[in-house]
Amino acid sequence: MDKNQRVLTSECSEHVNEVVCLKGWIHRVRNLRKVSFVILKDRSGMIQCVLGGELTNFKCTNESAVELSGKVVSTAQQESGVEIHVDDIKVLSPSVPMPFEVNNDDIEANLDIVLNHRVLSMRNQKVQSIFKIQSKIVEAFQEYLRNKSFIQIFTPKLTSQGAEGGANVFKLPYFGKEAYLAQSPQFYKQKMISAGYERVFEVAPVFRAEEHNSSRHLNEYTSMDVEVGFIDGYEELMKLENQLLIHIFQMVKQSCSNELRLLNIELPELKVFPKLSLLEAQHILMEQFEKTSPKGDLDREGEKLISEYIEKEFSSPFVFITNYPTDKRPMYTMPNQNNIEWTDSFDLIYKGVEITSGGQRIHDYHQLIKSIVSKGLILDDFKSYTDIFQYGVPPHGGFAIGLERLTAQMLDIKNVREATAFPRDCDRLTP
Ligand code: AMO
Repeated sequence: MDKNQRVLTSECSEHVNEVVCLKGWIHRVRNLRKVSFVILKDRSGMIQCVLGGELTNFKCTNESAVELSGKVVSTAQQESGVEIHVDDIKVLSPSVPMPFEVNNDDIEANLDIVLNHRVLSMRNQKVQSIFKIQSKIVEAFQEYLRNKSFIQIFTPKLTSQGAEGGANVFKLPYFGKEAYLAQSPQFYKQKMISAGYERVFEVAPVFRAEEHNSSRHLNEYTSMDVEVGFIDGYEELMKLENQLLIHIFQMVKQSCSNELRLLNIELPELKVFPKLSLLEAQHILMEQFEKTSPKGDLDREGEKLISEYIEKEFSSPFVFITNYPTDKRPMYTMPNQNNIEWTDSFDLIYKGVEITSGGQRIHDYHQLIKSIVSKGLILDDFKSYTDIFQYGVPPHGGFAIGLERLTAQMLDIKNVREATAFPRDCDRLTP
């Protein structure tokens, strides 16, 4: 092979006795009297490199970017079965000392420092694994839906109205008018259904001007949205999300076994997720834990306890909570046919945290207008959304999964910021 062509550390065992070129970062240097050991890391893993002769006493700071060439030699001492006997090493770009040690198993610095130095903290193998797994989650989400003939859509994040209601919308000046940052692609995914695509998904940032500085709220997060036309009911959507998550778990398990091992995570085989109506969930909370719930909702503690109960009784880390009351859901939510006080909607709780909201939408123009008015909203503000409902919009519905929350729950990460490459919260706009 061409000795100038780069080989990854994970590929070295295929090149025993050959001279290869490796590129990566210095993980650690250990200088003994007659030999130096360099652990080199690249995107695929790490390898031990041995520097003897003139190259001994190699001086280079950890995390410098280097290029080296050397012979791949078999050795029983290394897990990979090989090491590199280096004959040339060049520093491509040196590193000054790190503000904290990144090459221990865990970074011993508080979360603020880790986030202030985000790029450096990602040099840590465990932190790096989080975002490799996150990338696989998105890939699996897209793959599953594409195979079911969904198309990916791209909708504007500068909008003229907030889709989710409430005060948590960012306003900004827009050429003499006022614009909002999208709280979700809700209206646009419905518009794409109405445009005739029937099955759409989007993975994109959304913005929430939440003042909660909590461990599960971000001001910008990635929403994985799904919308389906011609549905028979909201149960169909829960079934789709259940299957989608089974696929995501399978793909992550298959493709990220090293990352999961590093993070000490064993993913379960997912089955059919249990479902409880909100009233049933509230009843269980009262019976089992003497816990009262806020009217028409579960609070954080309630979500946690109901998850623990479901895990114990049904061995499921996921549970759907269905049929929230009409006054707690956005104006686009379909009321239940038998009792309009309740909706055909659901949340999905994963290990005590809500990772999804979804449901069937109102598709009848007059019903939608009534719903908007009954929520005390100004009809005119929603004209470009409501108008399309006069042109044959089929029964439809969908859901959205918060990517960072899903990642955090999957990997037992306590704070959603750690599952966000560059988190935005009330105090953080950099890096
Ligand atoms: P909802 O507002 O419940 O529903 O949001 C859906 C999911 O997005 C995630 N999420 C957040 N993640 C991090 N920080 C936040 N501040 C935050 N807010 C929400 C959660 C949540 O379950 N249009 C509907 C969805 C639909 O019906 O299709 C919506 O946006 O994981």
